[in-house]
Amino acid sequence: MEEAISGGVRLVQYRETDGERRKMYETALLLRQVTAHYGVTLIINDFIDLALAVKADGVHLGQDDLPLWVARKLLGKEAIVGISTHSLDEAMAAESEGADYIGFGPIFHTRTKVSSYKPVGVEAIAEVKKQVAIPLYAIGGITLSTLPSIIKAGADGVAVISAVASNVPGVIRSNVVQWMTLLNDVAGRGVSLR
Ligand code: TZP
Ligand code: MG
Repeated sequence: MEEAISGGVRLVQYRETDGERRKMYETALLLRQVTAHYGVTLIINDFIDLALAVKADGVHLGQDDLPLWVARKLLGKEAIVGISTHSLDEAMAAESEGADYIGFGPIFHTRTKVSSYKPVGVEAIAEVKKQVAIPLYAIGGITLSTLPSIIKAGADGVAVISAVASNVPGVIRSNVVQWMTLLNDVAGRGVSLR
């Protein structure tokens, strides 16, 4: 995460789907310290209690997680609450329920997450953006070569894992620098949630 931040990332999500909760708490605490130091936004995936416990900036919820209004009630109105969406209907519902942003996808096939959702394709981004005003972050199988089309379709940002991840020192940083450079070229702006 430090490499990603040094490469220019301004928002990170801590996503761990089957970890031990005590270990996750310790990891999240560390991530909070580091993100706070760099002024980077920290979102916790799935777990409202963990977000509360480490004073994260917000939580990201899937369609089968606790309802948005519960997160809002527990975390307060200043917290960032994002929702995973896979269709125009879900995107519209998330907005009307008070989400701060939506994740939308999977845009393409991905091997990172096992799910039954079919890829929605780039065109679906434009369809959603016609009807939904809150920021849309495209996710799922996005690469440097598909990034321009994603931004042109109207996405406010992208969420990527495999396209930047590496366990070789220095590689995440240089990947992120490439992404930020291209993003600046094709978008020239980012939507900040904080
Ligand atoms: N939700 C929808 S697709 C996805 C998640 C968490 C995985 C995205 O990872 P990648 O490696 O960028 O396809
Ligand atoms: Mg989830």
